[in-house]
Amino acid sequence: MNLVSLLLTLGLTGVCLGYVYEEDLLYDSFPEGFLWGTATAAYQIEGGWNEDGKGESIWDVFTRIEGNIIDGSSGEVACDSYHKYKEDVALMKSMNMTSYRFSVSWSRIIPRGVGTVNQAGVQYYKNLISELKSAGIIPAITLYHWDLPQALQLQGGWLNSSVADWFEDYARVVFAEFGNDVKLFITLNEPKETSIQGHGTGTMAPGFKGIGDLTYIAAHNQIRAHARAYRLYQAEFAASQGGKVGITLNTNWGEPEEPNNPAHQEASDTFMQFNFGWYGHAIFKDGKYPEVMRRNIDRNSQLQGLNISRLPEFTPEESAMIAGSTDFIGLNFYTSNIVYPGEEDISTPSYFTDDGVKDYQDSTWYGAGSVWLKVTPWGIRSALNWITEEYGGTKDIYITENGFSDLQGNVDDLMRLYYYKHYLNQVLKAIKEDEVKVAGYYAWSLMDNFEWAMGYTEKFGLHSVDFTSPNRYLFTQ
Ligand code: GOI
Repeated sequence: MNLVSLLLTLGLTGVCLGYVYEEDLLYDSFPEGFLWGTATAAYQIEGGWNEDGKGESIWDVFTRIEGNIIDGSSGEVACDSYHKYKEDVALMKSMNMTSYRFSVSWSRIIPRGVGTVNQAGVQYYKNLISELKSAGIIPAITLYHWDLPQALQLQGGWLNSSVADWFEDYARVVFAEFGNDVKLFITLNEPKETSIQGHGTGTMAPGFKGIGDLTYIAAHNQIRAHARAYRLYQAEFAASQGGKVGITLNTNWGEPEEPNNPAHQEASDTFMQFNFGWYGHAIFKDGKYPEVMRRNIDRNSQLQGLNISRLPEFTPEESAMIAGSTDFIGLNFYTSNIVYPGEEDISTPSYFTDDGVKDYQDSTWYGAGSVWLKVTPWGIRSALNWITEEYGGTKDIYITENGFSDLQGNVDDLMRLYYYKHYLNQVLKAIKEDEVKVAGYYAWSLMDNFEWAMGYTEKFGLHSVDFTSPNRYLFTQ
């Protein structure tokens, strides 16, 4: 091959540093029965924050504190879905969606987190579910999308090991009240974010800063709580209701900077273990943390002069309960990083340096309205393959979130079209060419909503919402 044809070949196939920017689209169809949906979360859309007996959640409290939310806003009204859920369902129907993933607000149905059930709150979700049923849309319930009852936070929240009991009791109410009509349950949404941002960086509720220790404790209790809810369903509900219970984990894909260099391949795997395996290894495999986390964090803790590891250990009974505690794998996927092995400064204990891996996002990648969200369609296929290889490929994977933000909210959103087109084609390739078992796909989100610390500035909606209008004017084009 001479130089000219080599350059031509590289140019025509768009190969660059291992990731491919231009690829032929695969023209094929998704499997029969594949679920197509949009996803939302209670605090981000419902509003009605204190209506009909709802108790306060940690986000009601967190948003009141000056400086926590970039535009000073909150989810007090949000999309007003507490009153406008019928309009939400009509939008889904008009899009021919076959499923809807929404979350239940724990403090709406159990205002103090444990104890008395608020029937008005339960009724709201029953109304929503029956509206979905009439529209032929399959509901998928997330039990926890970050809005812990404040009453439980006052007792330590996710840092109190009793949270596993509290969560099991809450799950019993959810399964008993909604389980006749709902056959898909997701225990926790992105527990990693509760651990890292809620208890590590303090950028999300409850706003704690303990990235070297509290982060790992919160994660530990979340894994215990998840498994308790899963085992409860198996023991008391599975036989009569026949539903499925899983968990949704989020990860970026960690692309090795030098794909053929074994040290970079190992860095990529370590990145995936710290981001996905942290929860995935214990729950989908053997009830323990990934070996590389155990090794690194034990070693770093010792070097930092601590006499016990910052990474807690499960008891043998807990490990047995946690191992295999899922019917499916939920994946929230948005973007990727380039990773390489690098010396970390471990003078201060931190989750961010425990991995011993450095990462960055390439400056040439298209960007969304969120600074962290770069457009890397190839990453979703790689992540799906990594998960399939790592956990044996026996469980169905649901992509429970994938989506794109902009800052304008204009309906002629060319970049969003590009994003969905190419990510979906990579999912199709994973299914057809790599035999990955993907059973459904939920776009984030049905409509623009309260984007946590970014308030209403970042718009992820397939529908644009005018939050200044009292009747939530929706641009649906
Ligand atoms: C979902 O999480 C979520 O489930 C939905 O509720 C949500 O609406 C949807 O995504 C859309 O966001 C530059 C430490 C700026 C602190 C770089 C490290 C800010 C903060 C890189 C690393 C970004 C989607 C954190 C998954 C967490 C946002 C994962 C998307 C904040 C950053 C950071 C950065 C950092 N990610 N999350 N962040």
